[in-house]
Amino acid sequence: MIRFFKAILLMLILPFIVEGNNPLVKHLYTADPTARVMNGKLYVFPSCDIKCAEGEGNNGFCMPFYHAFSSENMFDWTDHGRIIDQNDVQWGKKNSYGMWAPDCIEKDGKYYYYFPGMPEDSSAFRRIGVAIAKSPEGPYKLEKDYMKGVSGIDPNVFIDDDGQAYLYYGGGEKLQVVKLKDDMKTIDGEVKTIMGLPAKYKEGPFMFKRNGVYYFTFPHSPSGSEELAYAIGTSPMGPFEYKGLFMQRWTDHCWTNHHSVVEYKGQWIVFYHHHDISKDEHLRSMCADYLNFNADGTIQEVIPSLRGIGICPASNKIQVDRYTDIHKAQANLMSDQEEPNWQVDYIENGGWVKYDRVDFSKKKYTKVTARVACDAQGGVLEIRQGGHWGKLIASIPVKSTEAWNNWTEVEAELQTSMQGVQNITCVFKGDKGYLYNLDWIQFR
Ligand code: FUB
Repeated sequence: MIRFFKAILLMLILPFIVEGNNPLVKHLYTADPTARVMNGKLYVFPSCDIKCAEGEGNNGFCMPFYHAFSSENMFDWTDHGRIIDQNDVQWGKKNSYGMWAPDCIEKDGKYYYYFPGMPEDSSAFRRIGVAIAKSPEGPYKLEKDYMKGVSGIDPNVFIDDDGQAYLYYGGGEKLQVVKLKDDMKTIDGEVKTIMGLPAKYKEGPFMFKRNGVYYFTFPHSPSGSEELAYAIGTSPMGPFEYKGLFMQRWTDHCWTNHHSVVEYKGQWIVFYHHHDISKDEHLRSMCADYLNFNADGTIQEVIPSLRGIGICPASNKIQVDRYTDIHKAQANLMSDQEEPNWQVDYIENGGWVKYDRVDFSKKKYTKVTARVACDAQGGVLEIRQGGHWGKLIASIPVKSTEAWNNWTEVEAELQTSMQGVQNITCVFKGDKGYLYNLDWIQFR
């Protein structure tokens, strides 16, 4: 009995570990991710979407609490659990489900969490609250009242090299900026409108600095869904010169996108959201991809990927359906799963699925296992190094399992010894029609 209670206690205390690839988190809907490097780790502070009950939330969004996530390798993510709940906010309207896009930043060893919430006093659509902690994952102590002198959504705080902090916020035709006092919760001076930005709806401002240039980035919606755009300047308050888009708008009915940009271990990354799991624009899932700059400092366009960021250990169940590239096959969500899980299906002879950055350096691998299902005559699953023309690593025969969802594990010896970090490709061989379905592969 004591053991049982101990196990329950551990489940409550121990953080929940999730695996990379896009979307990053599958056990919760997460949106508006703000990523920060804190104590050498990469933290992400997203908002959380839940399904709205009749009459709840605003604009179709129901957002009751915040979680914090962290990773050291950009692939394994720890969910530190709920850090703030809507009904803990003293100035907030109870059960208003309006905890929209947050931010968190460190100053002098303290962590300041900024969030928009619906005020009990009905003085604005959203006010901005602050909570303070000694560690990025909390516990956070909520300030009793909202910040005076600002009202709006999507707070973002930037601290310049001279220690001056700036609060950016807003949604609508205008985005705003104001200096913060040293206490990080009182505004200092007048709120200004950011100048030099294109017309039409904007929100989710995110400021970062690189090589002395201030990058003011924002989701923009001239029409249809949001695209990620940016402007650059020589001062945190602008004016800025509009430079265009770095992520195109969604074309599949997810109206919002909301992002942050961070440099971690020498690589720039953009965190953003889409509705990959739910296909419902109010139940979003955060994603991440590498971001690159041109020699002149302009940002290269980011094409959202399923593979995402980080390096996958070869000993993991490698979810090749989160591919880098695919040919003559598809990736679809499996039905009847408790947690979202995809499969590679509609596989044709000559098709392939490429998965980048697999780490073979930790062990000597001699075998590979694949989870497959097949309601046809089967075929061969080849695993190759690099692209589909690459050196053969293993060749696994696949036979019928008599149903497309009757899964079995098949294995083969490695024909090539694998070292370091490698891209791999699963190449599908067989006769006519669809050959088999593939869930994951794992090196042993
Ligand atoms: O998540 C709710 C709101 O939608 C955010 O505050 C906006 O940026 C948009 O993502």
